Amino acid sequence: MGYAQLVIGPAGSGKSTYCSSLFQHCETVGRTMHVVNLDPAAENFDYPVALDIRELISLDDVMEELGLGPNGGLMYCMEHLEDNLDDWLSEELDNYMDDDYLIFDCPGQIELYSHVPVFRNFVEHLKRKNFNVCAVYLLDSQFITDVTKFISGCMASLSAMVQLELPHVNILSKMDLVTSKKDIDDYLDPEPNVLLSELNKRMAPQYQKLNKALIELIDEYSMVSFIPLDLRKVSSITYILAQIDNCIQYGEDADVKVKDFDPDEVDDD
Ligand SMILES: Nc1nc2c(ncn2[C@@H]2O[C@H](COP(=O)(O)OP(=O)(O)O)[C@@H](O)[C@H]2O)c(=O)[nH]1
Ligand SMILES: [Mg+2]
Repeated sequence: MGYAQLVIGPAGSGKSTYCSSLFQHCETVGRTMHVVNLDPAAENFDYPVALDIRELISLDDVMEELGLGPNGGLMYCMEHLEDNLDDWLSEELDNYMDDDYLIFDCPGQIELYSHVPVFRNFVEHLKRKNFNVCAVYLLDSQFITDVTKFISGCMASLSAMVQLELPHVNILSKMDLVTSKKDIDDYLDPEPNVLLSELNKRMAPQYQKLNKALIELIDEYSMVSFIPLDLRKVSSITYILAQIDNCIQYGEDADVKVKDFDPDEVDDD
C-alpha cells in the first residue's frame, strides 16, 4: 500500500510552500516522503523534486509550438498527462515501494478540480496502483475577509470534493499573516445560523432563499471545517499531518505488520 496527498487549491494559496514545509518537517523527524511536481508552469522549487511533470511535457514548448497562452497551454499539458497515465506515470510509480508516501504539488487552475476530468482519472490511476489518497485543499486565510468570500471558498472546495470523491482535508493557509485571530475564528468552526444571518445582511433580499440553501449544503457536507495552518509552528504542521495520516490510514497498516511479525510474541506462545 502506498500513500498520497493531492495538494490542491487556487493559485497562490500556498500549495508549493506547504509541500516544501512538510518535506522539511518530515526530514527533521526522520520520516520519508517524496514530493512530485504536477505543475508544468512551476519554475523554482524549495524541495527536492522526486518526479516532475516537466520531464513529460514542457509548458514553454506547448505554448511555442501550439501557439497557446499560459492557461490553454497548462490545460493541454494536463490532458497530455491524462493520456500518459498508463505509461509515464505507471512506470515512474513503479520506482516507489510499498509504504512510500508521495505528495503531489498541483497547479492552481480551479477548472482542473471542478469540471475537467484530469484529476479524477489521475486519482483513479493512483488507486489502481494501490495508493490511499487524500485531497488537501488549501484556502488562503488572507482571502477570507467576509462571509461571501468564505462561502465562495467553501463552494470551490466542495466542487473539488464532489469531483474527486476522496477523503478531503480543508486547510486555511498563511495563518502567520492573520492579524485579527478573532475575525478568522468566526470561520474556523462557524455556526450555520450565524453565517446565514451575516450572508443575508450582505446580500439583496431576493437571495435569502438561495443563501439558506447554500448554508444548508455547506453544513450538510461538513464543509465549514477548515484547519488553520501556521507554518512557523511545528505543532500546527504536526496536527495537520496527523489529520491527513488518519484519513489515509497511514501508520495503521505499519502497526499491524509490526504486531504480526513480533518475534517476542511468537516466543511467548
Ligand atoms: N506569509 C506566508 N506566506 C506564504 C505562506 N505560504 C505561501 N506563502 C507565499 O504565498 C505565495 C504563493 O505561495 P505558493 O506556495 O507558491 O502558492 P501555490 O501557487 O499555491 O503553489 C508565495 O509568495 C509564498 O511565499 C505562508 O504560510 N505564510
Ligand atoms: Mg505552486
